[in-house]
Amino acid sequence: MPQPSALVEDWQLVELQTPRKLLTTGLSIWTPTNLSPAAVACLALKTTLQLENTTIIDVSYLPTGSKVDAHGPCAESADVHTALCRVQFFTNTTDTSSMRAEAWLPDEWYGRFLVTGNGGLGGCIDYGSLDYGTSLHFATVGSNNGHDGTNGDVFLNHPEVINDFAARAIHVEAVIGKQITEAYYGRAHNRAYYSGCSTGGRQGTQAALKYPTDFDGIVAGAPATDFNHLVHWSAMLGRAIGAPDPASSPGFIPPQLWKVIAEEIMRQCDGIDGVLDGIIMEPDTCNFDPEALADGRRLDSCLLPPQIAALHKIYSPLYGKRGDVIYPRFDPGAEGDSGCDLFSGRIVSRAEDWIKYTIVNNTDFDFSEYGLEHLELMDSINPGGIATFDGDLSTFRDHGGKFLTYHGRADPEIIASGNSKRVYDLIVQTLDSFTTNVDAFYRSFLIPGMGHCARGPGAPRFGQFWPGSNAMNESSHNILVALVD
Ligand SMILES: *[C@@H]1O[C@H](CO)[C@@H](O)[C@H](O)[C@H]1NC(C)=O
Ligand SMILES: *[C@@H]1O[C@H](CO)[C@@H](O)[C@H](O)[C@H]1NC(C)=O
Ligand SMILES: *[C@@H]1O[C@H](CO)[C@@H](O)[C@H](O)[C@H]1NC(C)=O
Ligand SMILES: *[C@@H]1O[C@H](CO)[C@@H](O)[C@H](O)[C@H]1NC(C)=O
Ligand SMILES: [Ca+2]
Repeated sequence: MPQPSALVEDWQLVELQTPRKLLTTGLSIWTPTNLSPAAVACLALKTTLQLENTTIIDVSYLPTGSKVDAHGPCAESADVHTALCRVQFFTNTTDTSSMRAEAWLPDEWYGRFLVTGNGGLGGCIDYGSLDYGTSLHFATVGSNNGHDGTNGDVFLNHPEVINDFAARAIHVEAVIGKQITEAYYGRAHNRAYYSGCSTGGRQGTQAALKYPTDFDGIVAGAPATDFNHLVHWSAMLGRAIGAPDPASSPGFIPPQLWKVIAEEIMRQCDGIDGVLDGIIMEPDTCNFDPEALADGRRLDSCLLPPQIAALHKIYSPLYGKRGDVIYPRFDPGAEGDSGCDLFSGRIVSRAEDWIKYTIVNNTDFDFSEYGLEHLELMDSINPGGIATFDGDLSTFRDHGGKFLTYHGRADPEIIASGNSKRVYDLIVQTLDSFTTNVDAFYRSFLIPGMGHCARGPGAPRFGQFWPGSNAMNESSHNILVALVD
């Protein structure tokens, strides 16, 4: 005999597996011959939707195989793999801030609602993720996170735009998106999900902390958590090995030497995991010794002492005055053949813009002045509460929320994977592992050989976002479907 709870689950399974088909009867008397009932219901939203602080920009019905193009600073496009109703809207988040967003509502709907995230300092609706979510039959929403484009200059003296970026936009699009979903299908969603990577991973983490009842399930990839410290680490790496002018920065390592460094790291550490495959399974076991590149053991290269010193800095955690870890080290094995952005000879624009436009508020800020006192300023201002470094997920947990996070261990672009270990430890400490089984609602996957959100020689495809043509949609292969389970 099945237990009652098993019966309920079986029933839910049947319910979830039976897609709701839109209006197969009833409205056909008004239908012009070339419009399907779903298209008619969709276009009707243009006049019927009444939503707080919101203007409907456009409503259109997109048959399978349509293409969506974006204009302006976010020149993205996407193929539409499943027929859907597209609602473009504009919401005032306050008197001095607003958000552009879209709800994509598939014809075949299983009752699931999904919000997708952004990247970098963006600013751009992620059409690929909207297509991906709808191809898995989620009613899917994405926004510009409160501003257009990928630059930070929009933040200057616009604290409400910062607030949208730091936390509020995802909340508002969840609130409005759920209302649009209900208006279209004639019933409310039964579960709400979130999925994003990088800044999107931070947004998902922030949602669980600040708006813990917005989502039942969250996938947060390579999260840019402890954001201010991440910015400081990026700026310090840019400065430590920054200007490619040897007089001002003798530690600068030109791109062609990174191939040599990457090879030496693999020579020293690839075999620790027992397999020579170009992947360091656990970068924290790799105590890379840069001196090997200084003493002439290799004929094709020889690094100068300031360059060796720079490597020591890169592959050590960044410490504060009291010996506290400000940010973990760059993962050995994540370099790639030509070195990453962080080492390109200038401070990466994400960090530069954040410091200039939200912290010092000076467009001409001179980065030769940058130092630890700016981190202290960043910590004290913490614009919009951006930090996202807090282990108290108790409300999210008590609401029944489930959280899956992943981080590639060869993330060359932006975010050291050691930071996800710090966040996990913080959550365990905060929730007290003796009373909370953290793994029952929060699981962290560190993925060997995977780059930033995707790519790399490891196993970088598990349904985290648009997977191209060969989507794997079973939960054993797909993190979003696994979250639903
Ligand atoms: C949004 O704000 C603008 C500018 O303040 C205003 O003109 C507009 O009416 C507002 N829209 C809604 C729907 O509240
Ligand atoms: C609408 O705007 C007002 C004023 O900015 C705000 O208090 C309210 O929460 C907004 N509603 C939604 C759904 O965002
Ligand atoms: C997965 O794909 C199969 C075959 O196309 C389809 O029948 C099924 O509904 C899909 N499942 C989900 C969750 O989208
Ligand atoms: C810079 O402006 C932001 C608001 O846009 C403010 O929060 C911050 O305190 C300002 N920085 C300084 C140093 O005053
Ligand atoms: Ca290996």
